[in-house]
Amino acid sequence: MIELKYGASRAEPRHDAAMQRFREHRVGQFIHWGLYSLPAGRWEGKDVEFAAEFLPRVAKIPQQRWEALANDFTLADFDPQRWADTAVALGARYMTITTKHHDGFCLWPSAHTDFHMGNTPSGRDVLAELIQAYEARGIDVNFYYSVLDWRHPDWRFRLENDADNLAFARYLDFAMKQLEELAERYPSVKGFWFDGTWDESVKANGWWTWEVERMLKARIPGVVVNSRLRADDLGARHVDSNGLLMGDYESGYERRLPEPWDHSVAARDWEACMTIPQASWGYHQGPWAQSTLKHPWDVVDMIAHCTSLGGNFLLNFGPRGDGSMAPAEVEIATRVGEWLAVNGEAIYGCGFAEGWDYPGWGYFTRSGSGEVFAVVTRAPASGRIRLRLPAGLALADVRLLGKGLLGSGTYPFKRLADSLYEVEFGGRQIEGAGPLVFAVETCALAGPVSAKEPNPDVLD
Ligand code: JFZ
Repeated sequence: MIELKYGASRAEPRHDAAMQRFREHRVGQFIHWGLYSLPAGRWEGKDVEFAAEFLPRVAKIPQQRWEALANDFTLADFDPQRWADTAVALGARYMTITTKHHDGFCLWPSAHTDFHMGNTPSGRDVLAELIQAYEARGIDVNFYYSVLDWRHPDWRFRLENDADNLAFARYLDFAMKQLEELAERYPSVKGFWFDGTWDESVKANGWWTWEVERMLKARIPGVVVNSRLRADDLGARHVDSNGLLMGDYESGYERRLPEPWDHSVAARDWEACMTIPQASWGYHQGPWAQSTLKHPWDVVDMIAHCTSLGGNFLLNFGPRGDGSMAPAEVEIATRVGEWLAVNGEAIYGCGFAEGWDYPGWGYFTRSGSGEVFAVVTRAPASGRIRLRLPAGLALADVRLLGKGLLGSGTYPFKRLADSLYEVEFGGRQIEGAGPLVFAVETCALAGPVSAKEPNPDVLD
């Protein structure tokens, strides 16, 4: 063990009520909204085929012209109730919004900069309005905050001399004050999602990331902080130099998920975030993004995939510059939410099903009370799935969730070998219902367990 002052604060996952609540959410709504939502990936008539929130950098837009977008951020069609309705339609249990992205624009009226929503034509406090609308629907609100800041004069990517050190110390002080301000203005916030911490300057100041986590936890009891904030004394990120997770959950899965058979990730709390188009977080109006939107069942597959390995899934939305939600994203949210309304039993509060190997046709999940679910996201053409039960168990019942649709919820199955069963569902898929979910009930295996063929080449 290396002696660290700013390493992990614990070796085990948190088990307090606030953390348990976050863990059970499983489905969240990410929101990227800022000045970049206005040009939406298009500048001077040309589509810029890159993430919309990177437009000022990719298109090398002069700072003054970027800042002038604030005059057009009129929120003509912004209604926080409609955003919250979309989260409800999706079945999201929490929402995480960009309070400040890399361009430095703040969605709240910060006392520490002029570059904020309070200085746009409407002057509305959108964070307060959103918190009110979401919390009224029982949905937790978390804040995304980019430490990286392209606009602040004291931001540094690297620290090459004393002047850089001094400037960056001022920057860290500024960012700390903004975070204190957020915690003070919006004390019901449930978590912070930090980003833009990968540069050498931040890695050389692990103490500051430790201090931010400590400050937030002192001010907001139960607050949940992601690992992307953190660097330790030696500049190790997410996981400290002793291999322990910093922050409360791992937030490194971004537009990718762990391998579905990699059970090792289930030992930690984690969250994956995902775009609806291939690769833009902010709203991008061009075909480059709009022709790549995910199918709702792709999203359902990812939700089940994350749940099966004990992780949350944060699906990103990019509202448009006028404040309206993109209709295509609302449509996807609605389809996913309809599936969750029928099958959410297999997702919310569920996690890794110990002893149930990755089945290939989908995922196994297990509820807090021990009920096991088979989520069939890749239904085999044979119309059959095999269930390999943990040793010593026998199959007692296979019941389709949403049984009202079929008349009877129980499906026939046959035993192929000890603990190996086959369920035939072919021809019984429900048009438009999406992936089927079966609740799998087991009991102790009766009779002697037959000896296995000794074959060292067969991995079982
Ligand atoms: C960052 C941002 O740059 C991006 O705009 C968006 O906000 C996203 C959620 O976070 O992008 C990243 C951050 C980390 C990785 C990739 C993209 N990563 O660790 O692979």
